[in-house]
Amino acid sequence: MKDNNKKKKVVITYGTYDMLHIGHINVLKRSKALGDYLIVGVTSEDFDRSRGKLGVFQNTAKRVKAIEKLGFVDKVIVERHQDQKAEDMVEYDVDIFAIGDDWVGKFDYLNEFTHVEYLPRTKGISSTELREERLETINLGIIGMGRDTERFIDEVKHVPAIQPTSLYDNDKKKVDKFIKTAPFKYGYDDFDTFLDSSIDAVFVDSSVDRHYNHISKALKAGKHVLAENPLALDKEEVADLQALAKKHKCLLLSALKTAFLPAFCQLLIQLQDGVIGDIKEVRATFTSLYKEKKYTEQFLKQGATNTMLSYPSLLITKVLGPRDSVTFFDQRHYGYDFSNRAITIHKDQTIGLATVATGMKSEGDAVISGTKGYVYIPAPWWLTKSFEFRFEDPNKSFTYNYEYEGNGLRYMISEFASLIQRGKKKSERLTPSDMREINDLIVEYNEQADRYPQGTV
Ligand code: C2G
Repeated sequence: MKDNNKKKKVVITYGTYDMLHIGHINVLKRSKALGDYLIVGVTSEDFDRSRGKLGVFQNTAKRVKAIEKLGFVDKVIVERHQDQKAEDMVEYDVDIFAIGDDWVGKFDYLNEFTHVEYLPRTKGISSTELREERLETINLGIIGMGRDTERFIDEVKHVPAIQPTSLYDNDKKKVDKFIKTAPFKYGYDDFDTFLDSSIDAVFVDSSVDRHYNHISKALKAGKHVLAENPLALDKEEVADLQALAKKHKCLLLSALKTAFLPAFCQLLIQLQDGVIGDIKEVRATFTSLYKEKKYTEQFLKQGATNTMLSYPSLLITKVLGPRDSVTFFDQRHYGYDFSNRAITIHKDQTIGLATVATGMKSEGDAVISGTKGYVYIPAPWWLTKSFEFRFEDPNKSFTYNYEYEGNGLRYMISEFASLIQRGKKKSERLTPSDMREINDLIVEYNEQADRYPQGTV
């Protein structure tokens, strides 16, 4: 007699399944053949970024749909973090964990929970190759050799979708120097000729007083723009840039690398769970003695607010939302602010405290305080790698640790590239209203302090 109560043999497998291809389908069919019930875990975008898989073309919803449409998968789940596999094995009472043999040995630790089976990988096909074949490479022009440009050039190498081709600086000597060392084919000291060269997008790292001019011209020429903050030094100009981006169907993104770091994105997701109760206050400090790092007096004259306030303001804006009011407490040296504190009041009387300085050194940490506990992000919090949830009872504290590759810029560059390739005009991680909020805070300080920074590029 047939035993109807016999437990179904449950098989589970995981993957990104970007641009679903025959290699994926083969491994899924082989997995199904191992048992009676197949569960497929599809990676979330943040999980892929946290494991260094950048440049995935399709979002999670699209990839989940493609797996569901196959018709032979019994259940599709989303894989959000690295410990989830072991948790799933227990939750779904899994008999076999199957995965392609490009992973041989890597998942042996799961034998503690289930039986691990490595299946033959299909030769000659991969999502990476499909992306390279089907998606155009983005030719990038770089404007100005500013504070972050050299680091940017080092990191862009890790984002195959983008190729830096042209360089502009109004100092011909600088152009001649960098054209020899960097991966550029063309160098220009004339801006209009530079814009006419065959580029699809630009990275703007000129001095802050030139940003508006450079960004607006690039947008009018139909180029996507990634630009250092502030985007402009006047509120109308910022609104104008966002309108220009819309009109010319271009992406305009502030180059705030922190917004795209895997740990920072995870922190924002964790906070939504309400673990620390209602959030009442966010404080963040960012100081750097640029003079000791051999930055020029000209650079310092841009002031601490212009060069640094965007970062604490990003954390405060992302957690507390738009502000109702702001008060500044600056300290100045020959007219420029070597330190500043912006105290902002947000919805429900929540408070943001941002401290920035170029002429004073302090602990660069951040604290998000709630009614049940707080999150501590150690210095340098803007290069977020870990954060700790702390409570009245210290035994309840727990820490999240994340690693990221390189100096962190590649996550921002890959977001920029992937949005362009997908035809998207805004990022969820740094929305146009986030950008306006952050930019306007700087503008308000400059207006109140009656200063207008001067640059050179
Ligand atoms: N695969 C295959 N043949 C190919 C390409 C991929 O058999 N030519 C298999 C992989 O070995 C994997 C599955 O298809 O079992 C999904 O591959 P990816 O989408 O590349 O996902 P991957 O990065 O391998 O993620 O938690 C996620 C997992 O660790 C695997």
